Amino acid sequence: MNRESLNIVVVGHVDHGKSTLIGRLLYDTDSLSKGAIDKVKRISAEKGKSFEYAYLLDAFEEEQKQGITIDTTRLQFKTDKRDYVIIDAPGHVEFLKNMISGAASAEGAILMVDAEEGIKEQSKRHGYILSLLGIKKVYVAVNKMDLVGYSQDRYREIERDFNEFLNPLGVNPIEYIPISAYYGENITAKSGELSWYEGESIIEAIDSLEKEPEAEQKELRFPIQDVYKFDHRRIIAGRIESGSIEVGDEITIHPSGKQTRVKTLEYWQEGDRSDVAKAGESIGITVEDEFFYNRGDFITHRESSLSTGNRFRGNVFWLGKNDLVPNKKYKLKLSTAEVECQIETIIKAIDASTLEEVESPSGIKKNDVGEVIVRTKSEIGFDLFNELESTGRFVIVDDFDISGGGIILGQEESEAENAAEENHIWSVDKSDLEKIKEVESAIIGLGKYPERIEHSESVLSLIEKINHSLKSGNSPVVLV
Ligand SMILES: Nc1nc2c(ncn2[C@@H]2O[C@H](COP(=O)(O)OP(=O)(O)OP(=O)(O)O)[C@@H](O)[C@H]2O)c(=O)[nH]1
Ligand SMILES: [Mg+2]
Repeated sequence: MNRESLNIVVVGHVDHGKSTLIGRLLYDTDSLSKGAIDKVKRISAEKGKSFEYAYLLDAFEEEQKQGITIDTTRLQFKTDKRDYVIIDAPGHVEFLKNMISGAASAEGAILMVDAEEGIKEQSKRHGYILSLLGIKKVYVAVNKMDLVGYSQDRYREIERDFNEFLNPLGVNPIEYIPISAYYGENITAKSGELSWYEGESIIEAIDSLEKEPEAEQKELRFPIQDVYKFDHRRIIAGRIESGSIEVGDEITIHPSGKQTRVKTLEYWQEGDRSDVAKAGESIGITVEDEFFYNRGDFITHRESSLSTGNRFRGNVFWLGKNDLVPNKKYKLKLSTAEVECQIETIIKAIDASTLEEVESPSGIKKNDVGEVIVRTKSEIGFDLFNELESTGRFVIVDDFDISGGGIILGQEESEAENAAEENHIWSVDKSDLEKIKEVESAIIGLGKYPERIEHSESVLSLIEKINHSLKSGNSPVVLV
């Protein structure tokens, strides 16, 4: 039988002991080679330090020199119960992006707080990010208990203060675990120094986490990655995000709402032949009716809770150099869809380290969060994050840089005028032939002298006319 595997990320403020905890876990579960241990012994000695567990992870010279983690590292270890991939995230604010990319694939998290230093800026920001990523299985490790004389009062104080911050965000830690990562107290075994603590050690705690129900139990979400022409067949390719799909299934393509049926599941080798495919699999399908499919369209079963529209309310976390501001063009990526978007309204902007609301914000600053209304240029399919996570989150690209990410909280009414705008085309070439073939006529130049072109004209002459119109500044062109 396949062993179960769980991804856990370790986050928290800089120097609070994340890499040390993971080094300890690996060391105490005999997951390290003798060579790796000897090397760390040597480097630690050269630097006049006793054994530095963090060096087991901070692989790069720069990281060791500065005693700081820059990139995320993924390591594996196992317990009797299952396998783990444990992700070491950097704590420095400058590397927040790396922290987020590390945390995005995690199913559970350990949020580290230094008992002596207490809750710091990144402890809070990381807590916020966990809530935005929807990571609900969170343990707080109260580390460096050796530096506060293993004081139960100090532990309680941190638990109380941090809950005050985290609980309103929907982060309710399962347990606060007092530890000393350096001295191995309460990591793989109960600690003598912490006899007042009756809860689980780190290993017992993560072993007691239940895995989420598999994505394949949920509704079908099959975002289209590409459409290939292959000896007269058109193959729709992509990766199934959730649910499963079977030959004969009645499906709907969003946002167009067109319906058809699955004809075949394609396969490369006879041995891969199957009539059903599940979440996580990359597949190609053919369908019974030929429509025009776009990369970024969603395939669902005929009845589905997927929303389609051009406006939604979401929470964003902003990492861009420039503030996130209304009425500027950004690119929104959601699954395989990429579409131009604007922030229509900033409902509120929040300083992620204090939770203070910024009064009448003109934008959202780097490393802060906010609630916004996003408007996309054309309609897209999406889910509400609390219903389906993988299709309820999005990324915002500013000038080719991934600058923010967020989750969808609710759908807003689509703007009627955009229904027409959806069919605007801003330039055309031969690759648009398919799309143009589908339309019945086009109105060119909505300016002073609109001209209607009937589809009976040849497609090429249509393209010519459209392009001529665009060049002469008579855009937009609406296909009807
Ligand atoms: N006394 C004491 N020191 C600790 C403990 N855990 C970690 N340290 C020390 O704290 C320092 C920072 O530890 P790291 O594990 O590098 O911290 P980090 O959270 O990974 O830091 P970044 O990755 O840079 O954010 C190191 O010198 C560790 O030896 C502990 O339980 N007790
Ligand atoms: Mg580190």
